[in-house]
Amino acid sequence: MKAHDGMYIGGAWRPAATADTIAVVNPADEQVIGHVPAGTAQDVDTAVRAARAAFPAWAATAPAERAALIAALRDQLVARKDEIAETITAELGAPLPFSQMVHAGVPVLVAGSYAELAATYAFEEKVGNSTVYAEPVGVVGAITPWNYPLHQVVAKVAPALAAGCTVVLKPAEDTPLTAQLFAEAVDAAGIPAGVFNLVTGVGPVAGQALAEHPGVDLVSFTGSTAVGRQIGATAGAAIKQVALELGGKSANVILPSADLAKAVNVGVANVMGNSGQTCSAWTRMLVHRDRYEEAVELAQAAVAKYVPGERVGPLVNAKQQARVRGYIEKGIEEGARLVAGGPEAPLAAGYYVRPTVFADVTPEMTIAQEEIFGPVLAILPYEDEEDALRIANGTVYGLAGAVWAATPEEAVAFARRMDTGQVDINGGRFNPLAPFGGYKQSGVGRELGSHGLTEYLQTKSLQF
Ligand code: TXE
Repeated sequence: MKAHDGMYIGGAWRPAATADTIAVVNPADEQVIGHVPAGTAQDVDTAVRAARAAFPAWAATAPAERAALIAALRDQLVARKDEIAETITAELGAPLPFSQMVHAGVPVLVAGSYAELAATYAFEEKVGNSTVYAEPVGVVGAITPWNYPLHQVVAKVAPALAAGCTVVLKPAEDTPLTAQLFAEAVDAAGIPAGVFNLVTGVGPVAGQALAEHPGVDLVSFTGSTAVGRQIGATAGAAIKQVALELGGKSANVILPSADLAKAVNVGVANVMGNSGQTCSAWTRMLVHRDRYEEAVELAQAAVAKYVPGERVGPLVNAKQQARVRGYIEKGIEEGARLVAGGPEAPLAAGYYVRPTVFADVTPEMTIAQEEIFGPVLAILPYEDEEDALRIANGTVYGLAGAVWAATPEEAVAFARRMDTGQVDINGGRFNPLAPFGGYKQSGVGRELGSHGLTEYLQTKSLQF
């Protein structure tokens, strides 16, 4: 795999401050596929200075010009689609068709949506005797996880650029090659030097230095709740803006009137996709007591199609594999009924986990409360709608969810009572303009669409 041995700062690939590197491993076969520089506080400082220097001119660029450059970036992502998909398959382990469709495909839609929003957003508004201006916040420190290596980057960088902010990105140490490809695309699109900068490195060094840097005006973080809490505290102490996209434990609520087979099949696919490494995954399936056994059988049959090494990729690294297997053991220990999968590794090499389904899960069990981040589904019975709502809302998280019913109206009535940021009605369909983000401990702020853009804006009003 192609790997740059420098940092993309100020419009050029520059040597890192130290010779330390991070090995990038293919989780499907545990082989090292490349090395990238391990950034330090010094690299972060150089990048933040470059972003700061580029900010005034970029902020003053006409929105239509920013829109044209983001459209050019989208075109560069399209031109690199195959290389992006192959790189994500190599460093994340996702099956190639999934990488092509989702990992390489969705960021194109998101970048396209921000090319359009940059051109159409009302950056200036008349309110009575005032003019209200939406102005860029400044320099953004973006810290991204590995689960959607390109989407997570584009969902922060595209709106930041559309707003007129400049960016320093610290991508996850597991998937830095995709971030380097993104930097190449930015460069080829002709985005001015210093507007986007990339520092690869590990979280507690480069990530922390970026979050703490006084030259950063806004920190946008996606990752674990533990690190998010720490970044939120640091930002709070510095009175700095912060956006946090954290974990989830989303409920897939199947109401008695729903098409059960469809709801269960789509629900299983949702949890198994990306090997369960999706913060919005519907990891708790809620089924009425009367149709419970039928649903468990349907789920058991559906999950058999998810063969590790074929339709299901490995987890990203050995730590995540051990963590997920630990949760499966915990589920058995706490008395849930294992109907598919289990803690044993399915293949001799690679960080694979067996696609697993638990029945007879009670709301207080660990596997019904904590984010597992693997191909593990918990099926919980409920007695009536109020019980379903109590269970659905009964975790510290509130990121996503699904409701299935005979009519959209019935599903919507239930969804409106859920404490969660996004709900798919009878399956739903991805919409790059729909705001995404959490209630409760799932986070602060929204990504995507115009709501995602406003995260990077601050308002100024002039009175006449
Ligand atoms: O996350 P980390 P990990 C959840 C999921 C997963 C768990 C652990 O449950 O099992 O988190 O994953 C950077 N200061 N999610 O350990 O460590 C790090 O380098 C600044 C949900 O991989 O939070 C990476 O770039 N930055 C999630 C990013 O934070 C720091 C996606 C995320 O890594 C840092 C991923 C520090 N002190 C995991 N420490 C989602 N919401 O989609 C680490 N980082």
